[in-house]
Amino acid sequence: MERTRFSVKMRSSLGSVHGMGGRHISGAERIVPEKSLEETVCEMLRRARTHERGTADFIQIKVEELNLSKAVHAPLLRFSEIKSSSKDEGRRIAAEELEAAGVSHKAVTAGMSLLGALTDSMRGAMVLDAETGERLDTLPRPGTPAPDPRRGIRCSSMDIADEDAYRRFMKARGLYGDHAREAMVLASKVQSEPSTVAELCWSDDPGYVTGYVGSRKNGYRRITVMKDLGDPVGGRIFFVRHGTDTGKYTGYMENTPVLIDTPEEGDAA
Ligand code: PML
Repeated sequence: MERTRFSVKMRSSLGSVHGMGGRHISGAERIVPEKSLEETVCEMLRRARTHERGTADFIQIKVEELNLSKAVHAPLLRFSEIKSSSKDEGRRIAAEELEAAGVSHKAVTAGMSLLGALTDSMRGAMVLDAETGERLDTLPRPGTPAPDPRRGIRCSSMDIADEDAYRRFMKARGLYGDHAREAMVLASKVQSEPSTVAELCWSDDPGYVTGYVGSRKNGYRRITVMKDLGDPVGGRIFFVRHGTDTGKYTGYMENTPVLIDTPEEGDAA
């Protein structure tokens, strides 16, 4: 493998003032070889301008060369799918999956009502104590700016290590498109941090009703319907072990580059 790659990060919004405030439209990120850099930047620009959540009028694209010796490797989560036919059924299944992964009933109830009560999508994820259900990302931390409850923490700086192996893996499972790719990569990074117990997510794209529960124990459990068609509000929750140092946890999620290794065909995933 090459010694460096390029991190490309995009965030876009509508109606903001120099990127502050406004409505989140789309975010994306990749870690790509130099030969794919230009194409990746153009693709992100196109995505922000043609997104079904709206046409972004603020787009920030950041490109940074990364030394791959600093990147951590983590395995892609095992994939499985559960079919649901309504929002209520999907969320009930997700609640069962979270408990099966080790999140307490109290924390599952707290998480479901927090995510279900959002009126607009967040840029990042909420972090909840998997035992007590307390929301941790909004607690003040000494030496850091006051937390913004609409932002949460972002899981950032991750991509697939070997693009060809990943394409073969996804094709064998009939999975195509950006949603599944980005969600599986992100979910795999989230589970590579040992304090994570499980993750809950459903999409904020109005036309995409799918979500998932991720955990090291049960892998990536895709749930086909978790919200009503047309609903533009979605989000994520990271459930973490009681006593997790949220400063260190946030640092890993936001800054440590992670490359996700795809299992070879014939492996268990
Ligand atoms: C999938 O497995 O199809 C992805 C589900 C979650 C998508 C989250 C998002 O892209 O907004």
